[in-house]
Amino acid sequence: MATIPAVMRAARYFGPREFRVVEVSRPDPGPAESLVRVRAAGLCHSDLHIIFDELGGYPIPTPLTLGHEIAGDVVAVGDAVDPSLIGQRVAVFGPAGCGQCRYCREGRDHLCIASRPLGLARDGGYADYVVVPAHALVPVPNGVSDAEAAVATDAVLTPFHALTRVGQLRPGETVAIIGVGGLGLNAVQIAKALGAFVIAVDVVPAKLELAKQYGADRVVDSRQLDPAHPPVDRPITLVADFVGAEATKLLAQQLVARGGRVVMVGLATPGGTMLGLRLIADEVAVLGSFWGTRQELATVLDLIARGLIRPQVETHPLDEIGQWVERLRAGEVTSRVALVP
Ligand code: FEH
Ligand code: ZN
Repeated sequence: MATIPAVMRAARYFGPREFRVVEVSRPDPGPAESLVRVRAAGLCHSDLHIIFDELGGYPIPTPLTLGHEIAGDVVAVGDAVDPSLIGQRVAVFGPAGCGQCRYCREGRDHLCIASRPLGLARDGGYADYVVVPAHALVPVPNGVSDAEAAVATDAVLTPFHALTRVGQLRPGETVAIIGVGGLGLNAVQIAKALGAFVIAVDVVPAKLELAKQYGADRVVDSRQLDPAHPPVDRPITLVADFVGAEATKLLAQQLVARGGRVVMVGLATPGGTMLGLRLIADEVAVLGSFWGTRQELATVLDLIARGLIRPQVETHPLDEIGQWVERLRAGEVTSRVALVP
């Protein structure tokens, strides 16, 4: 790999609140791995939870290059990998399942017990290059940009999985999406594409305006919302919380109709209050949803290529990642930011 630089930039986490771009040796792929030239890597709230030590003690190895929402080009492969992959545009399936465990074999590779997700347990994509297990590479269809492919791997995949596989969304039902930021805005589009009546809930007017532009049938500022008097005269049978704060977890359990489903996705708080009597007496299902499967990522990329989902993404240079972390944390980002090395 003589033509590939031996050193590269990487935005690394060294411990709570210690995150900066440094120069490191460029890694080489192992026998079953590939080396990907990163073209875009999406900035996720989960990265903020890592940087600001808000994952409830989840162990993060240090130093660690963050970035789990990656797209790029294969520039080299290990000895056990098909060399025809070199030159392919790829999206990276972040959980990178092992393919052998019970979960991987039953098609739930995002729950793989041997998983070492990129940007969480192994170096991720906020860098010029990243090593990726060859089986975690998903081809990017024509008509999908690098930035769209990057955000597809989490900001689109996660809401798609939450609404379809976990939430079992049915055409014609009424769905409330709480939090219409990077993931929630895609959830609005996915729910509309699947035939739902969609209520977007947030506290930021600019985000609610965007949700309306992306097809929401109703937009509601949750500060003016009385759960005892839902905003529509039809049962809200599916509620997805993409924030995960104490207030939104409670609101989700209050808004959902008798016999409905609540899907919890956002990680703003590790805990949360359960309205036990309400959930039991009204037989409400509360479900957790994490990321998505490799197969679903291929489906999501196809939906984007066909124009059925238009991910909202803006690109900025990797070297500016520090300021975009602060702006995302301050709530000043309305779309998804992807960093470009
Ligand atoms: C990624 C890495 C770590 C924790 C949570 C996540 C989610 O953003 C995946 O959807
Ligand atoms: Zn596995």
